[in-house]
Amino acid sequence: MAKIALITGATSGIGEACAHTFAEQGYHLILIARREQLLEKLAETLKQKHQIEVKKIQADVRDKENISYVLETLPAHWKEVDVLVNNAGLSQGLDPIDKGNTDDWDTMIDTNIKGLLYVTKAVSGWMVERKKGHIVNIGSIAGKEVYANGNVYCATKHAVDALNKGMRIDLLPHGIKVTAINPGMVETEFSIVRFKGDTGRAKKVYDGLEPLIAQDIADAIWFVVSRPPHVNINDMLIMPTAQANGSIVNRN
Ligand code: NDP
Ligand code: 8X3
Repeated sequence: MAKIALITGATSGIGEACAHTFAEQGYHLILIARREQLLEKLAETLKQKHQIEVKKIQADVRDKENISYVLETLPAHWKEVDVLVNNAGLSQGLDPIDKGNTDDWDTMIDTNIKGLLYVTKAVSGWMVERKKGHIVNIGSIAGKEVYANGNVYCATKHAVDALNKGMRIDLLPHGIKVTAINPGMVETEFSIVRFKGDTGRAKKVYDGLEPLIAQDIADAIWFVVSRPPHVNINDMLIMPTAQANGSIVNRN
């Protein structure tokens, strides 16, 4: 039986690159995201190209009842998840705390923290039963440092950092690996989402420097997942060469 990877936020960017990478390695995939047509197209492409099985779950990770229900009602063989990539996440807005939009705050907290928890609750339970598995949490440089106007987004990624450490402790007796992958600037739909469709402003984020691409992160994830059974990489911080930290970049 081929291994199974469950990837949240699979319709774009890092999650989509992970779907391709794990498919190339022969994994069957459970893919979660909200945009149904993108999910459908990706699943068909991967099935045809790699002769794997793909289970699409069109769902919003913030919807606690629904996400718990769709995961718990999966057929038993789909619950034998070897790798969970907790990737669905977003930033909305980049404003000082007094000017922040409280709906944006809710969206970030509900997606990046609570959504990650709802998925983890179900999948870690299956892993505990099987006494094996690997959870990869996508954090950020924003979970290691705070940059100007990043306030709430940075807080959500600091929470992911803490949860990664907590999961590592709690799941240790069950032999389950837990890894945080913390990227710096990766050119995906991230900035377009942060700036609510303003592609011009999004493009400026990467002006004059070479950002990471989604595949760079998928390659790092595959590296940590493919280590031998006795090796766990707890935490990996991956930056573009042109980015020193959360705030300092070298532009041409
Ligand atoms: P993208 O915007 O390209 O991808 C985000 C993915 O998350 C999409 O597939 C989106 O799918 C999905 N998603 C968002 N909200 C939800 C939701 N409520 N329920 C289900 N799926 C959801 O961005 P990235 O690939 O860059 O982001 C992936 C992760 O990487 C995020 O956690 C982000 O914080 C993190 N990250 C990104 C960095 C960057 O510079 N790009 C750097 C560091 C970390 P859909 O809209 O179809 O639901
Ligand atoms: C996304 C990268 O630099 O905007 O987590 O925090 S950054």
